[in-house]
Amino acid sequence: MRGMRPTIAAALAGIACAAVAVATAQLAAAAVDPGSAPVAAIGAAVVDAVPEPVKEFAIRTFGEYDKLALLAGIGTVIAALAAATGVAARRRPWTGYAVLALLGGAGAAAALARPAASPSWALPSLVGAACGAGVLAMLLRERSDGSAAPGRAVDRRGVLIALGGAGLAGAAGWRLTGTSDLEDARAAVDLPAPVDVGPAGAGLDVDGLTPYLTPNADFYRVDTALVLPRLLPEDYRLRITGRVANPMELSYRDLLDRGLVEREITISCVSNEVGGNLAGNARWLGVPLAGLLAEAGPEPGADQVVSRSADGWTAGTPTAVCTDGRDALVAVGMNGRPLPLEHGFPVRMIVPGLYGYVSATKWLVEIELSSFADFDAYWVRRDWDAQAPVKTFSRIDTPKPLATVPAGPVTVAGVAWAQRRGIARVEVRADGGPWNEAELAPVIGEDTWRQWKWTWDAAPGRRTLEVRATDGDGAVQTSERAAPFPNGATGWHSIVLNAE
Ligand SMILES: Nc1nc2c(c(=O)[nH]1)N[C@H]1C(S)=C(S)[C@@H](COP(=O)(O)O)O[C@H]1N2
Ligand SMILES: [Mo]
Repeated sequence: MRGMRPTIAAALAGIACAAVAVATAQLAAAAVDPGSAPVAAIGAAVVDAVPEPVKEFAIRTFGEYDKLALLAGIGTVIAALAAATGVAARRRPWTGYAVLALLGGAGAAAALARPAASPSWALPSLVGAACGAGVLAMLLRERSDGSAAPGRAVDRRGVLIALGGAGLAGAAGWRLTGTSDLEDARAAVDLPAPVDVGPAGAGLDVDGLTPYLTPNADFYRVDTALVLPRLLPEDYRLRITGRVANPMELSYRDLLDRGLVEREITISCVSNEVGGNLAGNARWLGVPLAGLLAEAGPEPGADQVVSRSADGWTAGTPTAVCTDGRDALVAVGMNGRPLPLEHGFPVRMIVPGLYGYVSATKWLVEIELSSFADFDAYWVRRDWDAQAPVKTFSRIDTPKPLATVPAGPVTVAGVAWAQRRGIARVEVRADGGPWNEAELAPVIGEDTWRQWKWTWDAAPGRRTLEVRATDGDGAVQTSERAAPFPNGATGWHSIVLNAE
């Protein structure tokens, strides 16, 4: 580093201080809670604060990697700020301490503002800022060589050592705040056999068609959690609170011992665009929610079931929907396995017929009876509709958009859903011509999606295919295009492709 220009050395010194601060904070967070780490806490604050269009853009652009993109973005901003601060601090060291104090304060404030926070959540950011300041003092020294060069000397060897140390501390911190103990706890769960098993659906066998049951590893994931909530089955408690005659508290064991039912249910996200894949179908194992509510005894007027996650996220579901006979579940299993960590381990809610944001709370810890007049859940506060039944949807899975297919018979296939109403018919048309009835997979009920297929006699050229479904009530899916906000997208899925 000898020949390096002083400015670059100072910028690197700034980055080294920031790296030490972030890494030691991460290490400290392992002793407090992974969610208290400053990057996680600031990220969570950003997630809660960003306006709807930005969030939709992020989900569209980064998809399942939106969380990674956010963390990378925060890292880039911190690195840039640290480099600039390093350069400034060579002349005015106080700027370095000021920025560290500011970032430490911001991290601590963001951590304390998390719904699940305790006062100790401020510590990691403060520890990090203090360590960063200590390293800054060591890296920027008064000139002892009597030279008249402006600014302080940067201890270049020290920068390398600090970067190395930050790497080690950071690696240890990431490991300790990781999820291996949760994975172990999940692997140790022995789910009882269901006392009541619902019918099993069947699929069509077409290449490129979404399978009838979605494997857990392929199931879409949507949530606001940058850090997975840590709930160990042995400590788990589900509280039923609010406007009920008999408040209840159940352990994980209590839930497993209540007699579990297994049901195939398709869930879907309100953010799903026309043609999108934010939906999945699984066999859910769980306790019927209606039975739990009957025991708790909702008071008259308690028309909203507010479900709350360990990290403070909330969904509001109509009490009437939870008790109208549909298979609303407090779920513990997914496709024969305990819930995966990303899908709510150890306990989540599943309610057929409603979008996930008003029903499918993961990492569930509380069910509070309230009213729609008295409480707005997480996304309702951000102007999404409080009532959000799933809209009829159909999608072409194969061929893919812009594919080139051989002219002649081509199998066109996809899925359609309209939970609670069911899918009665799917129709496909080419180039705006007459609608053709697709063949449907066998049906077990109204709450799962249905695969469909149709054999198209493709004439050569650039062609357009469109699909529409009719639900069990006889309503044809609307062609009118609407964006997901505020209650779900509508419109027919169409693809353009080439036949030759
Ligand atoms: N705790 C928590 N639960 C949540 C969410 C969330 O952000 N936090 N998102 C909901 C949304 S918007 C959807 S669509 C479903 C998605 O469930 P999945 O990730 O298992 O597919 O979870 C719901 N449950
Ligand atoms: Mo969602």
